[in-house]
Amino acid sequence: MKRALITGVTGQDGAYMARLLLGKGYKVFGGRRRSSSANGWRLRELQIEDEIYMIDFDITDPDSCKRLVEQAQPNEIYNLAAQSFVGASFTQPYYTTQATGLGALNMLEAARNTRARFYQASSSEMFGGSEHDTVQTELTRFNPKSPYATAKVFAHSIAKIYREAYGMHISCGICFNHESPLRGREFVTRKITHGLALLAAGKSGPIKLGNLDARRDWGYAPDFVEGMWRMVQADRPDDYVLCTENAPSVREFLTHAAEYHFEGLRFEGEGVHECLFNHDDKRIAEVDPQFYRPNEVSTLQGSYALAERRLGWRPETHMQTWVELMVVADRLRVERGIDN
Ligand code: GDR
Repeated sequence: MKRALITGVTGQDGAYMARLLLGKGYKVFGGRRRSSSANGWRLRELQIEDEIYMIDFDITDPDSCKRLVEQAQPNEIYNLAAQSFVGASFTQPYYTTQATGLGALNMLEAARNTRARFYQASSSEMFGGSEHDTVQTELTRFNPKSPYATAKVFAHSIAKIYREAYGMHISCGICFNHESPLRGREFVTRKITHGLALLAAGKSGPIKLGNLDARRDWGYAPDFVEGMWRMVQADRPDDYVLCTENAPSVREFLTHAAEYHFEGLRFEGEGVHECLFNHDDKRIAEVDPQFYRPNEVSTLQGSYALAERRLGWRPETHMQTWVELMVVADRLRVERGIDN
């Protein structure tokens, strides 16, 4: 029986990765922050909480990471733990650097004298404002625009160095945005689907959002964890972009999700005065400058050609399908008074 260790197991990707690996017969160990036990809702929703061997650890503490690996004795390590919210990285730059950047080094060091294969969660945010390439690939130059992206560039670079210097089987997935009903509510897609469900039930006012012009290459998280797993199974470790090659704007996502709840949608106003109304002039969403980022990345769109060629991976789930899954899940949670 193969043993896998997932750091950040209580997060969106950690939960889906755990489900995937359990389905393949792995013994799954989950590393989680002691304080993140409140985030166990994702594993509960997937009904896999009792099947995972949980180990409390602290990704910012090298000794704790060593002990985690010693306890789990894994064949494969998926390092998915991070401070993953770009917006918060501006207010918590030190913690973000420690958890997202140095945390990866801590896990690599802990794995160095084992034979475990290693997956590192890299991010499309590393490309930042990539002025040269309108479509980003594994060869696009990094140009990070946030403390989060800088920490991910460090983690990505040190992972590559460990692969080359120590011959370790380490692969980095440069993942573009990937969403699902298990997304945290601070991220814009879930903020929208959750906010719409509350508004439609008369339990809150309009959704307040930042930059509606931002474009992201949004995919479906369960498709992405499949890609991560394939990287680890490949004979040769390497770095791969995972994305969908489509990049709608936040405004388009908002409209699409809102259509499930409201009719006759129209935008009025411009910039910070922009608002979304429905047919009877109910305010659905409005721009609030507090949600603008100090240094916004306007558009990110990738190409998954390499992953498709070498790993046979492509995003399987159409956006319409997963947006509907998110809308329906949030409607049900609000109806049942579930505050996840
Ligand atoms: P992102 O995801 O920063 O791309 O990082 P997020 O959903 O937070 O933002 C996407 C885009 O939407 C714009 N936006 C808003 N974002 C939030 N959170 N809240 C708002 O109110 C709002 N209004 C507009 C943002 O400015 C941005 O342009 C995600 C994370 O999962 C990272 O960990 C991961 O590495 C990348 O995706 C790939």
